[in-house]
Amino acid sequence: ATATAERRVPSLPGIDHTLGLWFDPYRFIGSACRTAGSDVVQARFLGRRTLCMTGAATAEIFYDKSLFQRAGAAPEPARATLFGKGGVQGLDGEAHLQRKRFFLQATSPQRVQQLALEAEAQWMRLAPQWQRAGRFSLYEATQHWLTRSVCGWAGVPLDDAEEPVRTRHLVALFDKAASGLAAHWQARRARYHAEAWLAALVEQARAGRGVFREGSVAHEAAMLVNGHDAPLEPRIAAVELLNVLRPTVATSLYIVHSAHALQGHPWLRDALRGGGEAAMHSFAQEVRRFYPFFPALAARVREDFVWNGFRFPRGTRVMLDIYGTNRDPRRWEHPDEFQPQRFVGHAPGRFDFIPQGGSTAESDHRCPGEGVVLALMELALRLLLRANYHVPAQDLEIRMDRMPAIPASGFVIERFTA
Ligand code: MYR
Repeated sequence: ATATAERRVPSLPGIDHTLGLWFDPYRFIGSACRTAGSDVVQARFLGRRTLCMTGAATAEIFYDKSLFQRAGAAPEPARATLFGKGGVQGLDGEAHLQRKRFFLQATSPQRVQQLALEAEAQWMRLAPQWQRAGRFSLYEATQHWLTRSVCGWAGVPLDDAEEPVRTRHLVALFDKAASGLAAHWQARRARYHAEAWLAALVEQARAGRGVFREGSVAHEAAMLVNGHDAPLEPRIAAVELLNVLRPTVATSLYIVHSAHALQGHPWLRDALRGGGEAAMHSFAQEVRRFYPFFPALAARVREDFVWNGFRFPRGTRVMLDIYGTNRDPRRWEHPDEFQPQRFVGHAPGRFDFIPQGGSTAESDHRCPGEGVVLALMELALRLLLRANYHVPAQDLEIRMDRMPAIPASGFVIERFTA
């Protein structure tokens, strides 16, 4: 029993809030909670009651496995595009921890180091092309760079002729999923093609045709088993391999954000050049805190419970606000200012800084790829600081009504020399 009296979760005014979320996906929950003066508010999305939560205290309960489950939490449109069906994000309990081991192994510090080496080599290979191009979108260029790098590192065969279409499909999974109806169907088709591509390779690998390098991440994905030690359905093995490839390519978003931050704070260039790896790391952390990437996480209430006087009825969907938690003024001073120094000598907590989820990757659903993202961001930053390039006039406003949110131009640069 709790001493706190039960109180009503404030309901947002209106009948349905889908459009509000649609037009301001990153700030919707945070603004609603601030207006209501509550960490938890009740909304309705596509007719379904959803408890929306913001801040470190709610992030902490969100990761309590006795309170929430992931099965049946993510909306179908997200599973049909971004995540895939049958993958690690929707698993609970022992099944989740077992599947998670593959991802923890794939993202070990040694593997991350190998990926960074591969990525640096690929940058050098592509640089002459960017130099010749005269003018290009940094978003697109980094997508091709990262697809080549992650496939080379993971042991997925990718020849030059097929690279553009594979990149297009991987990018569509995160870039087109929530950008309007026509784009959403493109993302669904892209998932179909990407899964078919990798499921066929998984079957060939299992038949011993050596398509995936021995000891590679792709080979480990092909050998994944279910709870009864039987091989995973090839399509689900493909979903899990995509869960390694897709988010790595989505790091292109944070690289555009990094270039955007450099452009807006040119004086940071000297600090970064002189500050070594610690300065690069603080900058990358601040980019992940400040810029919109993934808006919110979803879970379902396992059994009725009361927290802080608020009743959470069994089966209700909850959404945890990522963007607002990373800018919560109760935790962050001047949250809306870009200040990499805030991370110097201050390791963030497990629940107040959650760009890729909270708690720990080992025990919970937190993304295991933060090491990958940081290594690639810091590498790109080092290479961009070393390069010469010019940023022509363009609208560099981060489009907050777009998911994912980046400048509409994709950050065009010109006169690039490595
Ligand atoms: C990942 O690939 O797992 C991480 C990349 C996420 C960044 C993209 C954010 C856009 C979210 C789209 C949601 C789709 C819902 C229909």
